[in-house]
Amino acid sequence: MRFEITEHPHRRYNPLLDEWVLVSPHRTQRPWRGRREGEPPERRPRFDPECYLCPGGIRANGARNPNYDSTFVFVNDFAAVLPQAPAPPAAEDPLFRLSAVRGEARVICFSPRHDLTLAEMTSAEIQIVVDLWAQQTAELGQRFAWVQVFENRGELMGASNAHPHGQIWATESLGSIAAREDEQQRIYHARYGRGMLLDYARREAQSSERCVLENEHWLVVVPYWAIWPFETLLLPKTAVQRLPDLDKGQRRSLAAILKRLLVKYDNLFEVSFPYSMGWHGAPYNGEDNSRWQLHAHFFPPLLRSATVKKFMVGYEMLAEAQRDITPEAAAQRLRDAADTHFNS
Ligand code: H2U
Ligand code: ZN
Repeated sequence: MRFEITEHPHRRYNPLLDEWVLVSPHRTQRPWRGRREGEPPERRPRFDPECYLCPGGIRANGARNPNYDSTFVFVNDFAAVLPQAPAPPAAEDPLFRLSAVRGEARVICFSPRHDLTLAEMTSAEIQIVVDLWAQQTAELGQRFAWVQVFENRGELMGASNAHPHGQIWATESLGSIAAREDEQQRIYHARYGRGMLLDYARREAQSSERCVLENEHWLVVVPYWAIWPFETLLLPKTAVQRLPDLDKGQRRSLAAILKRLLVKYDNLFEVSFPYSMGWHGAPYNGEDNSRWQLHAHFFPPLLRSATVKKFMVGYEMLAEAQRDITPEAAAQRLRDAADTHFNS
């Protein structure tokens, strides 16, 4: 039998994380009688007086939000990391290691409108969010080595509130995934003298098999090593280390491509598409970070419809990640998704 990548099981290597993913394309036809996620919620009001993220809303700690008319940032009232946390005693035991963590967690509201999502905001409004991400990254980068900007969108991804918002957790040290990306890019750069993701973007743009969208400065691909069914990687086409380094033109075209991507995501199953997304940029560690390339990951959990998600269980928990639909087929589905939002 001759190997067919669209049919036969194989493993693909993720050079960013130094791990493998099992691809089983022949499995997409299996029947599903398992869990279906709830139907999408009904339309929300523009303003919800009970919402703790709306302008004028009362937060859990009793503070009242200002009547903001664009974006709004505040320190997370239930922050996972704290700037002044006491350091634990040194622990040398290899089986019971412990380390200090200091940081700051913030919440960012993308819009005063309770009923919108980034996908339904205009590209000009998204650009304001891009500027805010960049400004926050620069500010927190003065005190912390890693600034993690992210968004959990939708109940399925654990968002606690439908109001359009994201989070930023900044820490003195790099999280495990950030550290692995840092190391992998370092190794690639030492070996080939070029940035891994810059090389990768060039190669993907040439073949276009896994490309979903492209504009002047940016490329969206379903990465060769994607784990989630419709996972994407958003990459600059030229060397950029961090969000604050983006110039005006790059920010404008970033907002435009984000808008197009999020509209396609929503149109795929005609549902406000759940995902976790986040930015990875060079750490603020005082080193020469020329190996680092800025990028964003989108990890959406849906698999076959608005109600059937991919479960990372069994083999995935015990051996390695696995996917059914190939990244090439997923890219095709996303390319085919309409460019006008189904709600408009
Ligand atoms: P998520 O929806 O991704 O969970 O983000 C919402 C964050 O908002 C969450 O981390 C914070 C929660 O701690 N929060 C406040 O800081 N104040 C509140 O009054 C409620 C929620
Ligand atoms: Zn709200």
